[in-house]
Amino acid sequence: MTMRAKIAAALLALGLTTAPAFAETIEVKMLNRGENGSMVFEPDYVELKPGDRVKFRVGHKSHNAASIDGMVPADYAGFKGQINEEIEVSFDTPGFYGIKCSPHFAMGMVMLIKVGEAELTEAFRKAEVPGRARGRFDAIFARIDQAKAAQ
Ligand SMILES: [Cu+2]
Repeated sequence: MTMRAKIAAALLALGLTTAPAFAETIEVKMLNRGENGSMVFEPDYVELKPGDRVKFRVGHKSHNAASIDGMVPADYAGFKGQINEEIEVSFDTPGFYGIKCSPHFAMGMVMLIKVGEAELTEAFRKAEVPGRARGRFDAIFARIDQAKAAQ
């Protein structure tokens, strides 16, 4: 058991909390081809609680997962997996995180992660990315805006 799980279990035993927010791990696949076309992360958008983790799985070879400079919370150090590396990344700071596959960034292989409460800023929406990545991010932003408008 991790220290966090032990603490949560202890609090639960003491009746100090009724709804412990256990951290979860969400899997994202790196694929040559998926529902949204070629060179994709699937799913291309996930919402996390602070402390949740994403495991980037090798669906097809020759991909990696890396954070995009300029599309992460201020002061975030960033991460970069090796090609074909299945990395698990923990996301603690609320905000939006743009993720790319380094060799296929120009082909639009990107995804977006939201952690906790966060708003899409104009600066984030307009961050400089290659054209095909721009199209995919704009499609994700549109889905987020639609979901918000429907609330
Ligand atoms: Cu790739």
